[in-house]
Amino acid sequence: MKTIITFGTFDTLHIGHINILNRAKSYGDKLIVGVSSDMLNFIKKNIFPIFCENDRLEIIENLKAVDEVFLEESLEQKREYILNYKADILVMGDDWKGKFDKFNHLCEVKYLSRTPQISSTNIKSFIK
Ligand code: C2G
Repeated sequence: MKTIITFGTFDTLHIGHINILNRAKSYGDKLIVGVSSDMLNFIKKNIFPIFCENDRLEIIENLKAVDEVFLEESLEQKREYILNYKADILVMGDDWKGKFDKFNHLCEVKYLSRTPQISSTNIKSFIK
C-alpha cells in the first residue's frame, strides 16, 4: 500500500491539474492532496484565489484519483504533513524542481512535467 501526497492551489481547475493528479495516483494506491488555503495563497502570490478554499477542497475531493484532502495552511509544515499522512512519495510539478529535495530522507520526491500552455493565471487573464 503506497501513499502519495501532493500540494497545490488548484484554482479554476483545468486539464493540467487533472493530469498531474492522475499521474500522481498512478505511482501508488492512495492519493492525498494538500489544498493551499486562501491565506497561504495570499502570502505566496499576494492575491486570493477565485474559488474559496472550501470549494476547492470539495472540488478536489470529488475527483476520481483523489482519496483524501486537507487544507495546506503553511509551506513550512510540509515535513509534518508528510509524516502525519505517512506519505511514501511526494509528487509536485517540475515548476517546483529541487525545492523539496530536502524531504528525500522522509519519502521519495518526484517532479512531474507540467502540462504545457495552460495555467490558472492564463485562464484568469484571458477572462479579464
Ligand atoms: N500543474 C501542472 N500543469 C499545469 C499547471 C499546474 O502540472 N499546466 C501542477 C503544478 O505543477 C502543481 C499542481 O498542478 O504541482 C497545482 O498547481 P497550482 O494550483 O498552481 O499550485 P501551486 O501554486 O504550485 O501550489 O506547497 C506547494 C504549493 O501549495 C503548490
